[in-house]
Amino acid sequence: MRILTSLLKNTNPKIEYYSRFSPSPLSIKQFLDFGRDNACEKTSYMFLRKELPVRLANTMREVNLLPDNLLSQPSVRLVQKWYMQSFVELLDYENRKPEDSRALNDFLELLIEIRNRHNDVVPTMAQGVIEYKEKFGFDPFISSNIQYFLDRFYTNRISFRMLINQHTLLFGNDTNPAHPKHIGSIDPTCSVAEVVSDAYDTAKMLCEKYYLDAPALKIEEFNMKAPKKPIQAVYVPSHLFHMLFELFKNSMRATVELHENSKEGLPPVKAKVTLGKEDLSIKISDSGGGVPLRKIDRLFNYMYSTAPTPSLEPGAVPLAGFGYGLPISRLYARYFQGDLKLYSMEGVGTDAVIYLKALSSESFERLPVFNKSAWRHYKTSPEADDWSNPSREPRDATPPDANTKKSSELPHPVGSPPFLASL
Ligand code: P4A
Repeated sequence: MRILTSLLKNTNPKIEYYSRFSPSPLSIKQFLDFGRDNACEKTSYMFLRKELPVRLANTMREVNLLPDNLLSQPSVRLVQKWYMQSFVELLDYENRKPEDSRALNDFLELLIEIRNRHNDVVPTMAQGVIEYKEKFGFDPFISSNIQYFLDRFYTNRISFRMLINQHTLLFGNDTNPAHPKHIGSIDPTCSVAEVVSDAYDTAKMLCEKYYLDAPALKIEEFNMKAPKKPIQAVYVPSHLFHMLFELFKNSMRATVELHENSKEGLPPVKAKVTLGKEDLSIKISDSGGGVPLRKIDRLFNYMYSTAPTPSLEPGAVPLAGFGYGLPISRLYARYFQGDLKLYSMEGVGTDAVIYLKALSSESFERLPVFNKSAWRHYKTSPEADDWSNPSREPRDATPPDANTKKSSELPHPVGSPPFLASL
């Protein structure tokens, strides 16, 4: 315990030091160009030994701004411990020269260890949210805090793993024999329709196991740039698969549950892949009955959609709905400047659209930065609702007084933190 406290004390200035740097976002094109022409391990090492601590420190500072009741949950503490340990281990390389080939090898092994240590961050944080909800209930203010935090925290994690994967795949000895053309985790000629159909096949297997039937798939392509040519992207196929798999699970679940007992059988799920000048878009459409607009935001809400894992029959697999599938899929899309949107028409069905940048030179990492404006998100209360509500209860109709400041103009409830004085 003494060791841990002294470790924390000695490390805090380092966290503060590294968190003052903003992360350096890279574009897919930069990842590709670097990995292509005789990629240099020393250059990558020099970049990562600074950039990884910067990204870790930025996110660690933000964890500390979570409400105490959440921060004190054992699962959140555990995640904090993992981040601290990885941060400390990376600091060993601050003074190890890239000419030292032992340093390069040790660093590569450390990255693999760190990646494994952080494997369960998402379910462990989800557990923390469950623990909080069980003790304190659902609170809209906390929920919006958690939403803001987890979006940034998981984006940071996606980016962290992207950097680690590029380094270990490019310079580790286990080069990917199945995909010799890939540059690390990037496929420079990723056939989008193939990933669509792989994700469909995987979701279909789950769906058949669970419901004994699954809707068919119809794929259509529209290539504005080169009509009749299959659409290719410069992209991370595993990210694309993750998003599509999630959308197919949702579409299949909605389709089967609505049409289970109908004589006409299941209406197919349709996928449309299009390429324009700016956007590469993928639409997954189903006739699963849709979701009312009022409930759409809930599908992306971490606190709302976190429930204890339901007990299933042994061997059964949940098809969808027990986790963070949609919000994290949207983070994958946004990570390289795209987006994921749901357009639902209640009574009919849902269109889900993944937007990607058509040009790899425009797909820069979209990264959270720990600064004053982020800090403000945690420390100020949200505006009181200033739109009408249908309730007929009497309300406090005190007119705004010129002398009373709105909550957003009041000084911060806690003094401005000294570390931000210079920002
Ligand atoms: N209708 N439409 C969708 C769902 C329903 C839907 C649904 C009942 C709701 C929750 C869920 C899975 C499906 C869809 C496609 C989507 C998203 C929702 O991409 O047909 O699990 C959380």
